[in-house]
Amino acid sequence: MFETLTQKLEAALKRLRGEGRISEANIAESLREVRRVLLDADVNYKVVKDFIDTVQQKSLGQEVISSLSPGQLIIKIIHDELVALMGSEKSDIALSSSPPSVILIAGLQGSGKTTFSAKLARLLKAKGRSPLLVAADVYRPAAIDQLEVLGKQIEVPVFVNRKDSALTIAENSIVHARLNARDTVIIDTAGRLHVDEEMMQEIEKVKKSVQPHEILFVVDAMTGQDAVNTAKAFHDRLNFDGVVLTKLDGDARGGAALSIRSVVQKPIKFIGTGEKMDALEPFYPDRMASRILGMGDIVTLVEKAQETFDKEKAQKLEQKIRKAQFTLEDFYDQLQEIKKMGSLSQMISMIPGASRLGNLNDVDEKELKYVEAIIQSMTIEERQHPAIVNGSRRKRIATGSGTSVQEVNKLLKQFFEMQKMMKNIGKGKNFNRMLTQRFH
Ligand SMILES: Nc1nc2c(ncn2[C@@H]2O[C@H](COP(=O)(O)OP(=O)(O)OP(=O)(O)O)[C@@H](O)[C@H]2O)c(=O)[nH]1
Ligand SMILES: [Mg+2]
Repeated sequence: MFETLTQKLEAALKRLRGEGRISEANIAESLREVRRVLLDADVNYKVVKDFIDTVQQKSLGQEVISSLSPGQLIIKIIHDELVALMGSEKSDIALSSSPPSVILIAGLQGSGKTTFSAKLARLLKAKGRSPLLVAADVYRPAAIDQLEVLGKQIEVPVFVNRKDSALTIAENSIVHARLNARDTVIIDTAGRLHVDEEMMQEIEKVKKSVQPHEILFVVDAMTGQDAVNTAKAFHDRLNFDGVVLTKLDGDARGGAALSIRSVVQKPIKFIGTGEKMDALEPFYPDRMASRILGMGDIVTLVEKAQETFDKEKAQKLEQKIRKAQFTLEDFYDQLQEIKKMGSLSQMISMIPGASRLGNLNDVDEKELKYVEAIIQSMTIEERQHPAIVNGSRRKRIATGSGTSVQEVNKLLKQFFEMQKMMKNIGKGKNFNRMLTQRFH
């Protein structure tokens, strides 16, 4: 799967893999190369542009970890961005709590809808469900035969009616499922072009009438950019819930897999990797990114190093707390972590023990800005020894930070309380009680 893409990416990043120093020019050159590789793989040009921009930005803001080379860090960033591009998390299909769940399958001719319908039925059956396959492709008698053959093979019943319209078949199949205790209805439809107005109206009618819990768009990964364009056109009409990429066992270039999610904003849910009934996999963005990028060794290495780095930082902070050396400067550093992480609750969770402080949502972000400004207006000495901050210093700090003396007082009071609390934590006193107290 995606061998060519993987090989080329590896070549593009080769010079970054090596040890030694890496210059900005070097990074830029490698990223230019990555851009070319992605475009060659038929990834949507806008997706490529955003991707490279993000990687570049994140590379610059990267924290230096001594045990890693910048190149390794960039490879990890690229990996993470590939994951993000494909949706970060695995998406399941929606199943209704009151049966039957209805799944409607749509797509171009020959994309693999009938094969996928049967594969999905097999998978759901293995999970203990009772699927019913529905042959709603009324235009080719052979299509109905095909589904019947597959149904027999996987021992799943197939709802067939060789006289009615696709709409009537779909409607009747649900009644049939109810009467026969089938909890999941999979409707296989005829292939259609998005420009075929009559056919598009047909599937819209089916959708409107049977109200599927899940509409899956099946697309041949070999078709690259075309896959993305048709996905968009189908999505405009059907607002489908997810994508099934088929024929990934062939020499698909990767463009569809990497672009589709950001173009239609719907996740890839399954991939087809062969003609056989068991050649179906749920789609895991992280696994796919690792397959595409290769270099799993580096990604793991960087993850481990980053973990250790964070742990070391946390340990240092903890030691300070235990020795009661926590200063306003440390407090300020912690505030900077907030900003880096983007969210206050995430940051607070980084303070050892703070996760048990309870509901943190009502901590005021604006107030934190004041706190930051106040600390910024202090000298280093004042930050390290807040006890020296007397009346005239408080006035100066208030003016410098555009706050009031009362606000400076409040912060110092809070800080001294916090320091006291930390001293007690350090001595192991009333640990639990301390942790359930609020900062404010
Ligand atoms: N290699 C490979 N072949 C596949 C895969 N999925 C489907 N096929 C093959 O692709 C061809 C078309 O598959 P179908 O399932 O009939 O496609 P369809 O979308 O139902 O086609 P129409 O009903 O004619 O629109 C068949 O020969 C399948 O065996 C896959 O993941 N890998
Ligand atoms: Mg078919």
